[in-house]
Order: sequence, then structure tokens, then C-alpha cells
Amino acid sequence: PQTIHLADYRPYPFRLDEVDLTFRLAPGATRVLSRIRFVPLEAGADLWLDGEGLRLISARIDGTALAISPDSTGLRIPATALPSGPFLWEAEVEIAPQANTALEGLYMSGGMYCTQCEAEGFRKITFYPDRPDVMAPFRVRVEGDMPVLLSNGNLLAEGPGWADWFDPWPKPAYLFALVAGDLRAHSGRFTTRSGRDVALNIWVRPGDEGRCDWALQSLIRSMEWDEQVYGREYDLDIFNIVAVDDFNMGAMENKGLNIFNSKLVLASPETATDTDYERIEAVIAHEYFHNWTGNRITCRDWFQLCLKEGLTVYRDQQFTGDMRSHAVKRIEDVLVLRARQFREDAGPLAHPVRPESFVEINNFYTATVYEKGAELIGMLRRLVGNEGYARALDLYFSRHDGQACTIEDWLKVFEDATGRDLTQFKRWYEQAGTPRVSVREDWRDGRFTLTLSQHLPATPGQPEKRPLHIPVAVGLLGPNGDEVVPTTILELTEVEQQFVFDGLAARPIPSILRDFSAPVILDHPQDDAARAFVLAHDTDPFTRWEAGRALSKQVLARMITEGTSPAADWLDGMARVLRDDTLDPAFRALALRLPGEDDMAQTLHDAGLVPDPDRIHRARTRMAETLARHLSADLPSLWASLRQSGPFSPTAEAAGARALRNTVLALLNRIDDGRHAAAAWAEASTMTDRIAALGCLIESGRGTAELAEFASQWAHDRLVMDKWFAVQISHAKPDLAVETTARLASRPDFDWKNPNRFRAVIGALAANHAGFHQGDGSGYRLVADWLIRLDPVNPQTAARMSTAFETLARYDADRQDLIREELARLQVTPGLSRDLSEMTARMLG
Ligand code: BAL
Ligand code: ZN
Repeated sequence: PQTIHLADYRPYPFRLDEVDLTFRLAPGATRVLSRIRFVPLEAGADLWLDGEGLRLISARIDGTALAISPDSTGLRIPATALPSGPFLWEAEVEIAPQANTALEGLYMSGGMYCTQCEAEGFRKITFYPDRPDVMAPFRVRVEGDMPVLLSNGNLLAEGPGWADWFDPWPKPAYLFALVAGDLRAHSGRFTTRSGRDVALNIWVRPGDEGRCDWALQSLIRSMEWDEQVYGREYDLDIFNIVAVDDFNMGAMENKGLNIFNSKLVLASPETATDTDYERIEAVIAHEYFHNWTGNRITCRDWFQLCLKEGLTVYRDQQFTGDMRSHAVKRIEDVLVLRARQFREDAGPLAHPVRPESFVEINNFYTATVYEKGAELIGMLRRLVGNEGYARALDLYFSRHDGQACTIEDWLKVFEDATGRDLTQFKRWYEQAGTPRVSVREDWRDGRFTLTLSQHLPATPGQPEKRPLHIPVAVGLLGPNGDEVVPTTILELTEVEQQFVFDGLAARPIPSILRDFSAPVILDHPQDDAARAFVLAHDTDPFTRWEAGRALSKQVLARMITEGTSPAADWLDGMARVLRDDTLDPAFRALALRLPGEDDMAQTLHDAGLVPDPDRIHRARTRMAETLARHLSADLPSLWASLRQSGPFSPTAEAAGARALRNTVLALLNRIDDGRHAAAAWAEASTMTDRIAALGCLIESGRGTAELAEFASQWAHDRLVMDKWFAVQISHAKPDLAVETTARLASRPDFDWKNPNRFRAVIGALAANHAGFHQGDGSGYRLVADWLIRLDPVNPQTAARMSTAFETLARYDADRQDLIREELARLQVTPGLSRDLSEMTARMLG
């Protein structure tokens, strides 16, 4: 397969004035007619149109029929066969949405037609320059035997079996969308700041209308927020969201017609957890925010993906912080960043936020592009300040509206708006890997010196690294816990630098990397007592939580490697958090959560040790049991006091109380043989509480009757049944996880072609650290078997799931051999997709 390089970018030599499409829908043979006016921008350029899997019926230029035969990637018409000026291209093709299991292009899900075009799915719909820098207004006629026929933009006219749509905003083909089906709308309205009345619709299958209001309210809040915070208004008369059961991603920001995985739309207290509610709110916001950061201003090429994704993730994180709690949101985001992005950056799949080459772009919708991309925006903001950030964003929107842009354009806006030189900062976009920042403290004659140094390890293809421009937010605490130096941004630009603080009465305790000011691994040797002090006194909620986290990891690492008991400082620190009811319950829940097993494996590997998954699991279990016994006098009464009565509330406050209550339940479950979990199950009225109780029951070796009850109640509901599958595997004991997965995968309702169900089962095994990494390789084998089965059906989801193997280098030689064997088996599978073969090749190195 061909590798595409950023350095090879060339502009498309034609402009497209307008695109006119007609769809005659039929499951096995849909006809797509296109009429496109091309205007040459360069003399002598051939016309290249992408096209894959299309049956060409006819093609004409300015009315003259052409005899052309496309190859498997598209068609070329030599310049000599083209008119010298503008011309009209007309083509008719046939496609088979019903046969499209890859869920890319036009496909069918549960009897409805829908599309997914990002990144390169439009070429499976018609011949077209399928690249993001080709932008045009689209006029679309949809004809089909379906009650609801939708496309982008505003509805011009409709009648039985047809609808005409026009999207006046020039857009790249990846933002095209079409939906047709028997759908019902949950509707609302929004009036923009300048008075545009917008019809809002959440389209779902009949019967699901009652589970749409949270999504609709989240959309309205997002629209208000983007006006208030970024000055961005919506720009069409209608905004449609459609929920689809079979979807590779979370959701898609098609202009005026967002298409969502139904998991990220449908919510009711009985069927969705608090985590689902929070995610729905965030993803609705994310896709809506793309209307400006992605659609009005898009990417010049796919190497610039972070331009829209990093910024839009940053915006949705800000939004969630404003709607809920900034402290809690920051901690949650850092947990995700470490679990997914640091993990990626530490292994064979490490790549820069702006990659320089790819084989299959779908393999680069990664935590690095998204989450690390968002961290880079946060760092820029810290470096230029809030006002500088606001000026830069205003300039970005005014300068680049309607354009397809690059990271260079983005950084130039910051330089022009603030006068800062971002030459060195740009390396964050170019160099892969997680930097380590080491801290040394020195106290002499009333002068406190912090020496910061940075190291960026080699990553695939990048043996040498240059120093980064790192904003390190620091505050100093006095011995009595008072803040003696408020948060200051230290700019680390060299390999090593000293920062001096004078005029202090006593040696301070530093609080470093406040608010997680940069995506780095902090190496700050502190003893247990200093960490416990920061946990008790810091004014910054992130570093406060982080001190507790670092202490927990330090204690757990000693338990794993030396077999020690948990330290008293740690137990007391946790007890203080548990009892401190001045703290937000959601924060307390996060602070009481023990480090994950995968996280510990990486931490041990970073320290030069070889992690043993079983030992990690046993030590973590012992740690939780010891903590539960230490807190046993408090837990039952706290659990009882957090019981909620009255109607369900989805607010952050109510969800935080449920999170703390279920954290307490999980601790109780370590020492009470499932007694409280059984009570919790009996009284649960929300999915949050039900699934928490069920997880606990399974962990204590019970739950058979409850699982049966759950399944009989929810057999008709795919999303709820996904949870039923996943909970059994996530909570399975290490030696039972593979067997449980295999048993569940043999059930007739394991609909493995549905990406949500596949992830709920095979993904859950990959996430059960000690279960997946069983020393006999059975976990690896089962996942690889399923990847081989899924790949020909849905290469994108198979490739994504293959990242289960990205951590191979951490483990002992035997496990490494077993993983390599499975990757090699994948690699030689006949007909392996471009997606999965790129992934296996990168992982095998
Ligand atoms: N653009 C793909 C889905 C998303 O990031 O919103
Ligand atoms: Zn996005």
C-alpha cells in the first residue's frame, strides 16, 4: 500500500462552483447522479476524481459521453481531453448500501440509510475530488421510499418520496451526509443572538423519542455557550441530529446533519449511566462546536486533522467544565490522557500530533491527535493568557472563515495577535513522545531554587529530539499550608533551567504542574509525607488530587515489588479525603479511586521494571481491601447517608453524590462478601446504581440471578445489553476473563458486526488488564481471532481494536513473544485490510 506524505501536498488544480447530487435510493442498487461545474486553476492539469467500489453507468463532459474506465482508486481524464475553460461534469454511478458492512460511505443500519464520509468515505458514493481542501456548496435531491429524507443545509422543498436540500456554505465532501428512514423527531427551537430562528430535531427510531431530551437540551446549551464564550452563531435554519445503531465512531459533525452513534444520543435514568449522560452532553457539544472549528474553517489536508480535532476537544472540555466542575473535569481529562495518549506515545504507535505520513488516515483518529492536540491548545492559552487567547481566536475566525487551513495558519494567528514567537512551541506538533520533566529543589539562605530539566525519549522514526517550550505552572506552600507564592507559569525552553524564589521565611513545599499545565510525566522526588501535605493543603484541586494519586502509585509500586503493606500516611490521607465533606463528592470519588492496573504496568515499565499483570492485580486487590478495612467504621454510614430520594436528577451534583456512593460501595464490597451490593441492587432505580451493584456482585462471586433478571428485562435494548455483556468481562477475575469472553461471544445475540457490541465484548477483554495478559497467551489469541474475523467486514473497527497490542514492549520476553506471534498471524492473513496491516506493521516495528 502507498504511503502518503505531508511534504507531497499539492493544491487541487480545479475549483468546484457547485455540486448537484441526486440519490435514487434502493438497498441493493442506489443510483447517484452528479453534476459538477469545474473551473481550471492551472493550465494543462489532468482531472483526477477519487472513486472506490462504484459501478460507473455513464459520464459526460459538457454533454459529450466519455468512454473511460476507472481503476480501483478513481479515474483520470488527461488535460488534452478536457475543454480549456470551465466545464460541466456529469456522472451516474450505482452503489449497494445494503452490502456495505464497513460503515463508510452510504450504508444501512436497522433499515435506514445513512452515511459516514470522514475521512475518505465520499469516494464510495460518487467520483469526486475527495480531499478536504476542495470546498463547494451542495444541492442534493433525495428520492426514496422512506418517510424521512435528510441531507445537509436547508430544506428547499419536499413531497412524498423526495426532498431537496441546499447547503450554501462551501464544504469539503467529508462533511456530506444523507439519512433516509422511518424516523421520529424530538424537536425544539433556538433563536440565535442575531435573531435567526433555528429548528432543532433529534431523529430516532420509533419508540426512542422519549430518550432524546437530554441530547436536545445539551444541544441548546452548546449553542448558547458558543455564542457567549466564542462569539460563534449557528448559520442555517435547521440543525438535525440522527441516532444510528451501527457506527464506527462516536459521532460525526456533517454540516447541519450530525450523525451519532445512538449510544451518544439516547438517555433515560433507567438505561443510561451518569457517565453516559456526561458523555452525551460533551459529544453533542463537540459535534456542534465543529460547525465553526472544522466546518466553516476546515483542514487543508488530513495531516492537519488536529487543527479541528484538538481545538474542538479543547472547546468541549471547556464547555463541560463550565457546565459542571472545572476541577473534576480536569482530573477526568488527565486520567483519559494518561490511559490512552501516554500509553500510545510510549509504544510503537507513537506519532506526532501532526503526523508526517500515513497509509490509512482512519488509523490517525487517535488520542494523540485528539487529546494531546487539545493539550497543545491549553498550553498555548497558558503562554499567551486568556485575553491573548481570545484575540487570537477572533483573528482565526475572521481571517480564515471559509478556508481549509494548516497548523502554520493557526500558530501565525497567535503570533500576530499576541506578538509571541511560537517557533519552538511548534515542535509540540512535530515531535512524538511524552516529555519527562524532572524537578530538583534547593533551599539556601532564604532562597528557593527549582531546577527543571526536560527529556523527550526517542520514538519510531524520531531518534533525536529537540527541547520543547513547556509551561510549568507552579505555586509554593508555606509550612503551615498557606500559599506563599501564587500560581506562576515557568517557561521551560532549555534542556535544564533554574527558577529562583527569594524572600521566603521558611522552606516552602512546591506544588508543581498545577492544573496539569503541560502533557508531561513529572519526575519530582517527594517523600510520602510531602505528598500527604500537598494532598491536605494545596489550593489547586488538580495538584491536590495528583499528590494523592502519586502517593497511591508510590505505595502500590512498593506493594507490588517488595510485598509491603500500604503505608500509614497513605491510609490516613485517604481517610481524610473520605471524611472531608467540604470537598465536592465527585472529587472525593476520584481521589479515592485507586490507580488502574494498566497505568501501574506503564509506571513500573517507566521505572525500568518488568510488570507482572497478576502481581499488579493481586497487590491492587490487597490495597483496596486494606483501605476498606481501615475505613470500615465510616463506610456503611457514609453509604447510607448518600442515598438519594425523589426524582432522578442528571446534574453534576447529583451524579457526583452517586459516584461517591458507588465508590464507597466498591470499597465495602471488598470486605462484606457482597452484602451491601445485594442491597444496592435491590434498591437501585438508575442504570448508574444498577450497573455498579452488578459489577460488585460479580466481583464477589455472586450475581448469577441478577444477570439473568437484567437480561430478561433488557433483551430488546441493544445499548443496555452492551452494558450487560461488558460488565461481566470487566469484572471477571483474571483467570476467568478469557473464558467469560469466549462464552459470551458464542451467544446468538453477540452481534459482532455491530461496533458497539464488538467493543462491549472484545474491547472489554482487552481492557481487563490481568485477564487479557494471562501468561498462557489465551487473551491475545482470542482477541486476534476476532480481529481476523472482523477485518474483512469492518476494517476500521478491527484496526482500532488492534491497539490492544500496542503495549507489548512493557512485558516479559514470553508475553512479548506471544503478542508478536499473534501480530505476525494477523499480518499474514490473506486479504488483510490496509487499515489493519498498517497497524500490525507499525506494532511489529
Ligand atoms: N470528525 C470525526 C468525529 C469527531 O471528531 O467529531
Ligand atoms: Zn471531532
